[in-house]
Amino acid sequence: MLIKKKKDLPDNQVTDYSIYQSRRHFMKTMAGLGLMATAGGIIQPSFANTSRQFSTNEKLTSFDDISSYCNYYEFGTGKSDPKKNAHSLVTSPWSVVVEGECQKPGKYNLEDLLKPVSIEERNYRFRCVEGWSMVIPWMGFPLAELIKRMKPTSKAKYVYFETLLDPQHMPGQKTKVLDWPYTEGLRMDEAMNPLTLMATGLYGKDLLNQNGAPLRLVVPWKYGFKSIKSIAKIRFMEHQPVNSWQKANMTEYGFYSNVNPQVNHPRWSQRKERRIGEFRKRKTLMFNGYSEQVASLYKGMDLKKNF
Ligand SMILES: Nc1nc2c(c(=O)[nH]1)N[C@H]1C(S)=C(S)[C@@H](COP(=O)(O)O)O[C@H]1N2
Ligand SMILES: [Mo]
Repeated sequence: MLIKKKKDLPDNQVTDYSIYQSRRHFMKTMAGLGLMATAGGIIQPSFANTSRQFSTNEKLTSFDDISSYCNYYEFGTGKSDPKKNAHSLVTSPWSVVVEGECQKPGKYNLEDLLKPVSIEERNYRFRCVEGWSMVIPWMGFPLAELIKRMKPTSKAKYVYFETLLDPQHMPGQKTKVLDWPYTEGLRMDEAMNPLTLMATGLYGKDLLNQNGAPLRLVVPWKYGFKSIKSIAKIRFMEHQPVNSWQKANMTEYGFYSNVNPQVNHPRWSQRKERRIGEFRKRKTLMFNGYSEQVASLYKGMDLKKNF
């Protein structure tokens, strides 16, 4: 399926990583001069402003690494399994059920969910609990935009997400490695934070299945497992939901899962990380480097208890 948005780029401009990088360099230079233009024509000023406000300018991980080294247990537990197996996922047609504490529940076609949004590009650090990290140029829109349209009631304190349940096309769901469907949750203020994205693509193209097509969450200050893929259900809840990894192992995984070099996973230190494509490890940053934007959400909380 192809979600065509005005800010998407023609395939031939982005298939090659080096061309993508040089286009970005060109755009940054133009933006620096106050000119908002690309080879293809005029782009919206908001596009450049948003990417500057939220994006890191660290070196991007290659498209090849992002689409080859994946975690998607519905398609196997190995890092290279999703790329091999995820072709069987059917992403068109796609619908998302919205339910719970909101005034606009229903079953929405993906096209209807995306019609009113404008897709932005943001380069986010992405840190897995297993100790590796990437920098990914996501395409997406703030989750807050979707939440506002659904008009949550005053009882809605949390947002819960579910991945599609379809064992026929997701062979991992025939095994018991996790309790299916994969589930995740955010506190309402985390969900409304402008950093939290609903992603539809990366590197200017629609998401590949292994990266969570057609719609996934991206929460850059939290460990990667919070960024649930191929979302089929959103539920507004009064009480804190339990996510798949908590269900699997309550002592190893918490609800918050904020990137925190001070709190180790029982089997791994979280002080350092290996950026995919690099050899020497880096020091992991509190909130994955997004303290300025999110530390206030956790004021007064003991983050060693609320891990
Ligand atoms: N449905 C679903 N979503 C998921 C996972 C999964 O197994 N199933 N893995 C999570 C984990 S552990 C990580 S690190 C990220 C990986 O995203 P990527 O493969 O696009 O890099 O997806 C998260 N979302
Ligand atoms: Mo992960």
